[in-house]
Amino acid sequence: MKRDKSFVYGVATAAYQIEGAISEDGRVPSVWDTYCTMPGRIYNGDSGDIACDHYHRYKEDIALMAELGVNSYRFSIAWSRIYSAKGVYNENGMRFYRDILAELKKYNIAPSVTLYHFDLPQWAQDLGGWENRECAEWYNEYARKCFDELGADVPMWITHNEPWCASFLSYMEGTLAPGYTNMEKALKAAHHQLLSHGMAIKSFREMGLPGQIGITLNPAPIYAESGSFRDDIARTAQDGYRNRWFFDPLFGKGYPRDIAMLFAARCGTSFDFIQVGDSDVISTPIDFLGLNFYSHTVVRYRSSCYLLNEDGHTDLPKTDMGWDICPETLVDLIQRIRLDYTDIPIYITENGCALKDCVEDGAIHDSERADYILRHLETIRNINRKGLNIKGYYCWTLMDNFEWACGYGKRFGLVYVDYETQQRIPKDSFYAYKGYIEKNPDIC
Ligand code: IFM
Repeated sequence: MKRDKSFVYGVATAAYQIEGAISEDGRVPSVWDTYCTMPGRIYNGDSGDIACDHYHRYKEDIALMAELGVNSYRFSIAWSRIYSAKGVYNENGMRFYRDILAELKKYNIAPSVTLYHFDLPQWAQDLGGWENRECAEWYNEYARKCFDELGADVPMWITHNEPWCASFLSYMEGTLAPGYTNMEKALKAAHHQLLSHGMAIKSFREMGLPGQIGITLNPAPIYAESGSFRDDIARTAQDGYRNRWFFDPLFGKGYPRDIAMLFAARCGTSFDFIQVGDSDVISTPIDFLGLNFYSHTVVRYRSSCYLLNEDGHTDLPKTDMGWDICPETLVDLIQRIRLDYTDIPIYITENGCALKDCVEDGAIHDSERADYILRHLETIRNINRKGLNIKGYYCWTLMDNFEWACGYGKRFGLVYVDYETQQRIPKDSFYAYKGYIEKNPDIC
């Protein structure tokens, strides 16, 4: 596989996790504003009302990116700033993103813009949300507006962030907004998100925009806890649920029948929301694939579990989220994608870890995070030595922020945020990543 040598080093964020300013310049509530008001949903009763106040401090934050030495910044647009109701465009909301692009330009940092990162406008949820097929049309209208207004200045677009989370975790496992626990709702949400992705890709091509466009998934390499037949069934089910349900339709194979049968057996869906022609739309070719990689998943069989599997045991060191630290498993994931799906360029659009920081005399020591990041970068270097074409790496995340249901209780940032004062303090990992970028302008 041929690869040009330039490598993208970036940091990633998402609108609701950092912006705050939830009622300014015509922004209307998203499902996350609503979810945060529901008792018991978010750790400590936290919300994104203020978050990192990035809406007012974006210049300071972009200056930090420049100091870090990244050449790209991945951020998301809040749909609820851009459309205040169905069909009602809000130019004041768009202005904020224009300002961000202008600021990035000053430092020669390339924007990578995600259109959807979990924050459906509440008005769309009130009309049925992603369960409603029309939501794909509303999304496409929003995407076209963003392409039209910002397209000349954006080299890289991402339609959706982690549709597995935005459908199954949000509509079936109930751990993200809107917090439902219904498999059929989740299947509809996943399908309509994938459909909206394909529609936006078609719009992008029709509009003849200069940049590139793709989608970000968060697959995990799945391993069985043992070599038994039953643990392999568990692995197959988890792989279908987490990975193949998204990869297969996006890369032209249609939904995987084995896991479809398990879903149907569990929730009795008739799949009548999948229409003839949808798979062609969903598999419209993309320019690159984004992958958010944090860990692997190890499972074992349990017949009483909804999808026949539960988390297995490992002795590996874990992050503050309880996720195994296992950079080398990224190699398996990339090899599998190359074999089974595609040879288009891959970007690691998120990677990082929540860990407890050690605050000492105004400095933040987080050697474990630095180690985590550098080990993943070295793994990517090894993957590229095999010719597998990873084009870029975005660290999650620039600064500590609102970690969804974990509120402000988990810190993933390269920069520490004192939420009382909004002071930003670069951590040791910030300097470790900066040093790596300086020493390795090309990663292999
Ligand atoms: O904070 C999230 C992000 O919004 C999506 N990917 C995973 C991150 C860490 O949990």
